[in-house]
Amino acid sequence: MSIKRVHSAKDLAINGAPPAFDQPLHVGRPNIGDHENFLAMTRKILGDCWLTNNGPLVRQLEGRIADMLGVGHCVAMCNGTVALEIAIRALGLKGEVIVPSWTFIATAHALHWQGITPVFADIDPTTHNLDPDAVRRMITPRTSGIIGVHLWGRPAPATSLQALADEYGLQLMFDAAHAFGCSYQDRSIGNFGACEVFSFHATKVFNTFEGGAVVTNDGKLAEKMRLMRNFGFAGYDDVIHPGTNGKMPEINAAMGLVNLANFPAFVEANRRAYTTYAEALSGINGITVLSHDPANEPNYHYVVAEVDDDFACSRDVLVAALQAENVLARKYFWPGCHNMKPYHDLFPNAGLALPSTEAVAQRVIVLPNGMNLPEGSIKLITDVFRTMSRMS
Ligand code: T4K
Repeated sequence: MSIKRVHSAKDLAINGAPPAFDQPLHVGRPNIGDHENFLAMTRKILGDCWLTNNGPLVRQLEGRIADMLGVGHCVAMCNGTVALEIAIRALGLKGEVIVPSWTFIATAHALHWQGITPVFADIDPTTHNLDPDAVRRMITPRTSGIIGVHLWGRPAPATSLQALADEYGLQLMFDAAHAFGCSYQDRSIGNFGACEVFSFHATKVFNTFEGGAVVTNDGKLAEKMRLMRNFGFAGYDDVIHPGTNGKMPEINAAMGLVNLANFPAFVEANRRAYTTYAEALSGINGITVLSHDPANEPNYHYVVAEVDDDFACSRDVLVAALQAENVLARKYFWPGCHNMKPYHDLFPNAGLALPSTEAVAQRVIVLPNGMNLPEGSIKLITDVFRTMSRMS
C-alpha cells in the first residue's frame, strides 16, 4: 500500500488531492492467525468428513474458551445474534426487557424478533454503558430482565446491575459481543449475570468467520441452550425441547482454535495501536479518546474518539474527510437503536428519556485498528485530525 503525506488543507482528499491511502483502511478488518495451521485443520475436517453438529473441533473450542475465561460452560453458536436469542429464551425473558439504545442493533432485535419489548435505558456518557439509575427508572410490572452491554469491551456496571436485578427479581444477562478477553475487577467477562453472550464475527477481536457463544456458570442453563441450538434433540429421533438451528460448523471452530492461539498477539497489536492513537490525538482541542479503567483488562479492539463542540468541524465533516482519505472511520452506533425505523415507529418519543445516548451519538467516531493496520498509518490518520482541527 502506498501512503501519501497530509500536511495542510490543500493535501486533503476532500479538497481534491489524491487520498492518503490507496486502499481502504477498515474498522473491523479481521485478525487472522496462522494460515498454515488453519489450512491443515481444514484438510483434516475434509478428510474426516465431519462438518458440523457438535463436532470435535467445536467441543475443543468450547473447552478452551471455558478454561481461558474460568467459566463453567461455553455453548458455541452460529453467530452472536442467535446466541442472544437462545439465551433470552432459555432465561424465559418476556414482556419488557431493559437494554441500552447505545449498542449494535442486534441487541434490540434479539428481543423484538421474539415478541419481547426492548425498553431503552440511558447510558453514562463517560463510559457509554448503562446507567443503573436510568435502568431503575425504566422498570415496570412487565419488566422481566435487563441486558447489559459491555460496549467497546468496557465492562458494564455488573455489580450495580446485579443488585438492581436482585432487588426487583429480574433476570440479568450481558451482551458481551465486544468484550472477549476483557475483565471486570479481576474477573473475566463471561462470569457475570446469568450468562454472557459473545460474538465471534469476522470484525471482532477474536473471530470464527461468523460465530458466537453463550457462557455461563449455570449447568442447567447450559444444557437447555445446547438442546435449543440443536432443534431440541436429546438423541436420535428424540426431541424434548423446542429449538432452532444455532450450531457452529467445524470450519468455524477451526478458525477459532487457530485465532485463540494468536489471541495475545491480537490484543498486543490493538494495545500498541490504541496507545499510539491516544498519544497522537491528545492535545487536539475537542477530541477525546475514550480511556480504560485501570481496574479492568481491555482488549483495546475498538478505538473510540469523541468529537465535541470545541473541535473545528463537526463529527460528520471529520468522518467525511477521513473517508475521502480512504480511512473508513465509522459512527458506530449512530443514531442509536431507538432512532432506527423499527424502534422509532414503536417508540417515537424514546429519545426524551435518552439525553446522554442522543448526545454521545452525535460525537462518536470509531477508528481502524487490528493486526492489519499498515506501519505508519496511525500517524497519517491522526495528521488528518490535526489538519482538520486547523480548518475554520
Ligand atoms: N451485539 C453487539 C454489541 C454487536 O456489536 C454485535 C455485532 C452483535 C451483538 C451481533 O453479533 P453477530 O450476530 O454479528 O455475531 C459489523 C458486524 O457485522 C457485526 O457483527 C458487529 N456487531 C458490528 C459492530 O459490526 P457492520 O454492518 O458495521 O459490518 P460491515 O459489513 O460494515 O463491516 C465492517 C467493516 O469491516 C467494513 O469496513 C469492512 C470490514 N470487513 C468486514 C468483513 C465482514 C472486512 O474487512 N472483512 C470482512 O470479512 O456490522
